[in-house]
Amino acid sequence: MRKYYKITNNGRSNAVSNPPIEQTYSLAKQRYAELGVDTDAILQLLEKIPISIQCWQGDDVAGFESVGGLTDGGIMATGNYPGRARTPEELRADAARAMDLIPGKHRFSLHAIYLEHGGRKIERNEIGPEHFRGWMDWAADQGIALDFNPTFFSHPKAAGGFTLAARDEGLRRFWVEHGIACRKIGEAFGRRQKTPCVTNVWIPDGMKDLTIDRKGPREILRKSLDELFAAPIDPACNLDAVECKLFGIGSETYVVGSHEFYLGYAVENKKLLCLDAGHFHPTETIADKISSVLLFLDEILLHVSRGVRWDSDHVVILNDDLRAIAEEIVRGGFIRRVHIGLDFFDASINRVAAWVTGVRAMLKALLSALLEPTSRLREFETQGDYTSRLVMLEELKTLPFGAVWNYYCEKQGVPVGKAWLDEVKRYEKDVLEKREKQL
Ligand code: RNT
Ligand code: ZN
Repeated sequence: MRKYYKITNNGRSNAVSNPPIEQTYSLAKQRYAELGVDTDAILQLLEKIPISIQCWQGDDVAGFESVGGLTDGGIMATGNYPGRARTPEELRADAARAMDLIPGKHRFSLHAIYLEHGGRKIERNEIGPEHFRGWMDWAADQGIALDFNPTFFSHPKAAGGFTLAARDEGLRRFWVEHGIACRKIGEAFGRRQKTPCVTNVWIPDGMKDLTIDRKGPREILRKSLDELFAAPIDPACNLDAVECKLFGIGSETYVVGSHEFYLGYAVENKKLLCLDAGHFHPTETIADKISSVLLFLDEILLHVSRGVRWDSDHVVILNDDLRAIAEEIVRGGFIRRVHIGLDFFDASINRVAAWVTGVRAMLKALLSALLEPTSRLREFETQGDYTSRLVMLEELKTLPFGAVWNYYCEKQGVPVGKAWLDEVKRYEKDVLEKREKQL
């Protein structure tokens, strides 16, 4: 048991036979079995947990509506790493490349601005499933399902900082119609893919500075949401989610759609609440919110992100916050009630690598949580033996988790360890670098 496996020069993962990944795994399996944990059963479980991968990491939230990139709306992608996807074809190719390096089958989350308009100007309140046929065909081809998001930003009608909470009736109505159009698109996705599309409403509405009327815009938002969600849609096709936020760029003082606002709205109207890891006070984490909100809601959506000092949407990594989220989902028995979506967009590194890193980190966190002997820990806790609880949690950290993860990757036919990066580098050289040169 001295050596694991090596990475060859060409970078492909190369499980050498001394000892092979299987052998290392079987030793790990014994270690976990001693704690009553069945690693084989857990890998079967993990395989069934889809992560909704955000399309917007691939092109810095630019979309294909026009040539301009992300404009106003309280979010910002920073960095200028070459190779951003500029067309639906490029984005699909990049996403497929990323998914080839990620174990398991996942989902893909689109924003309304990723429509294919065939060169015609289509207003946001006029979009329909026909503008997403290319995406639906691609998803069917990949054997994956789609999720959806109306886009209430990067638009002249959002430039004033208000959309669904706008006092101007014309603006407000336009954005309500956009939301209605998007739910129909979600419904079409769901009908075709035979699993519901989660359509998530996030709006940037808020105020930069001292706000006198905090109530008025919230009343307007409530009315707009009621209109937007008025038409009943079969939950087998589409599930509506609403995303809360504490502050944004240009809305530092007041955000209309706050946590309390949307929690109330979701409970009252049976919507999914979307909890984004970057949308609370910087030291506040979403893990502890899950068990509370799921007492009052059937299902929730997560936007797993990594804020550094603010809602910066850094690439998700296997840190304590991520582990805590996964542990809560698993310990609470919430796997079926929590839709796990990712929300980060880093333009300063290779975007395919960003996707792969984030999704693999989320899966590692879930695997690590699933491998926990939770019932034993729970027993310690109920018996008041907090000493054993703490000691065991600490000991679990050095169990051969990596051996189980590597075996899972191998079994799923994706590169083991950092070998996937060599694949991405090759793709960068063959595909991404050429894009810049064509410009
Ligand atoms: C913004 C929200 C929202 C967006 C995406 C692009 O703060 O987190 O979810 O990041 O819709
Ligand atoms: Zn989000």
